[in-house]
Amino acid sequence: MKIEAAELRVLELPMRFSFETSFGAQRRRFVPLLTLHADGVEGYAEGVMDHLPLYLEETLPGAVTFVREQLLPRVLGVDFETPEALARTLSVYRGNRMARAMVEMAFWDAWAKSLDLPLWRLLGGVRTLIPVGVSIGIQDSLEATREQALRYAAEGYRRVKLKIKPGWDVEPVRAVREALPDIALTVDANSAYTLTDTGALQALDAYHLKYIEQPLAHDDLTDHAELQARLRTPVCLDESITSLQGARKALALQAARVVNLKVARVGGHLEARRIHDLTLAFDAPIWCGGMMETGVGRAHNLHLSTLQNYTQPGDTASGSRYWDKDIIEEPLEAREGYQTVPPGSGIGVTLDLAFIDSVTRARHDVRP
Ligand code: OSB
Ligand code: MG
Repeated sequence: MKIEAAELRVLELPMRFSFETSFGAQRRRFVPLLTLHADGVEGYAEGVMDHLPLYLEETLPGAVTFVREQLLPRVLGVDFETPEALARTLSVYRGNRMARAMVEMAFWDAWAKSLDLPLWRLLGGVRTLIPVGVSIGIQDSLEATREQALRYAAEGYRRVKLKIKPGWDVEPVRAVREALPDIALTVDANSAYTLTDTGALQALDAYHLKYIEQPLAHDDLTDHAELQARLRTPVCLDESITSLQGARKALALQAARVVNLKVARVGGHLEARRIHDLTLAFDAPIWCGGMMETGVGRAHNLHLSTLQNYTQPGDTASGSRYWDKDIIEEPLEAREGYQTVPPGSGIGVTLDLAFIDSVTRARHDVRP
């Protein structure tokens, strides 16, 4: 399939709430949106990097330049037989996996459309109902945290995750655990702790959490292994897992027992599927995290979540939780805590171009 042209936009979307993590608060997203044109079909993907390198190292300005000036010129006008062939071309570059993922994922969408199949069937998925949870940001009060958890549990979400940081951990966990004794509960620290905080993390062992997500540094497996040996609660890695080889080392070292496997963080669906297969071999359950995606990224996440080992509820909550208006026409809404994988070929979504035009802050058309 020959990629004939590409369009890279940067959208600015206001969020319905301010989302606070250990690294900062966010009230809007700048979304790089890529469209590839090939053989009469279009493939879509979005980038999940932010302006500032707070979650991982990639930045939005760097990614837009890299995609526009390097990745797209390398693939435009080229006839790729499979997504594997395209991914090989992108793999000469180090890192920059969120940027590479944009091109790889958009190609998968177009390729699936050219075969007139839903993406999940090409990826080898085994289910189309996806259990989902919700990620609750750091709140101003324990009361607000408890209220949010109760509201989302009442909506049917199958797992509640609380963002934590030093000084905001045991108390919100206790507040929610008291209000919801049986809910599947987890926490996510986004790398805010070090091994000297082991005591604070051990205190969480009393609240039967499903896992503690990314407590320590994004680039440190050794300390995570040390911490896991001292905790009853499983450690789940997010930021630390960016490649198949990194995932192998993490699991072999027992740095984690659970993996949050995000396709956009690891460079695309192929690398995600390799990591998925590896986690099966290690008997480590996985789930699909989110990066506050629009409907385009959310649809990709849902298709990937159909793979066998995605057994734990992910962060692919209802689009309407994040946006007054999404950039796609199909609603991606959870019902009773389950999302349905969008039917139709490719990722199964239609862009709302009039709305997209109204929120486009930059646009680059790239041709061979
Ligand atoms: O660590 O999973 C994370 C959002 C932005 C960046 C990192 C993370 C998150 C979330 C929210 O936890 C997931 C979502 O609702 O999309
Ligand atoms: Mg996380």
